[in-house]
Amino acid sequence: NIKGCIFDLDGVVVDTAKYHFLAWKKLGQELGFDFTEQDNERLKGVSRMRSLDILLEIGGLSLTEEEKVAAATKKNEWYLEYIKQMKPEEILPGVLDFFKSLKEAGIKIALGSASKNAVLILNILDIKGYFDVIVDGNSVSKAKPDPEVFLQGAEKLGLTAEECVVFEDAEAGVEAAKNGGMRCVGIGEPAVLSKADVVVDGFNAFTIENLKQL
Ligand code: B16
Ligand code: MG
Repeated sequence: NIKGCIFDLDGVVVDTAKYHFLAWKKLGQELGFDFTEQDNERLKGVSRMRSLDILLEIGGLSLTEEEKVAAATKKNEWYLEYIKQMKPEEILPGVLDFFKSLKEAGIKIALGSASKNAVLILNILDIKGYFDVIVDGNSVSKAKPDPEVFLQGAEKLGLTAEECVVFEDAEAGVEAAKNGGMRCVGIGEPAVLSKADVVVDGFNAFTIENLKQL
């Protein structure tokens, strides 16, 4: 019996990955190397500082702790410039209808995101009101695939892991859900998200009827 749905943000509710990519690419350019869209796949669901470490590894560079903080801050400022321009039209197809049908069915909604900008993004998109609970990069200490973010979400909803379903677009996020003992719907490529219980390419292909059959 499903009583709660926990949503990842980037790549599930909205495609902010492209803005993360543009900002990381700009940082790479400034540091003197190219950063490709394929490289960017490795950053999905990964925290800001861990993403920077991966970027530097790709560029073959090492920075001091102080330089790293400055670089991550710069990247985030560029990223914020992009997301401030976002419009509610950028909410991924089918998401709002799915939220509405969950509300009607009395199923709780939580956010489980690695992003420290999550609340800002929900406000820009004007969808914060749908969420009963928000767990983001400011409240978790262990990154996905550690299940902490989703377990906190379930706990704050007052539900057990078995009563919750997680929606994720990143491999590490699917692993986090499964590590937490939750059912997981992968949003994206079946080959990448093979550990999910089911994989769909978006909410136009997933309704509350599908949810009940999990
Ligand atoms: P920020 P999610 C993650 O969000 C992104 O997928 C990942 O690319 C990003 O580095 C991370 O948030 C941290 O974001 O720099 O805004 O704190 O997919 O867990 O919603
Ligand atoms: Mg994601």
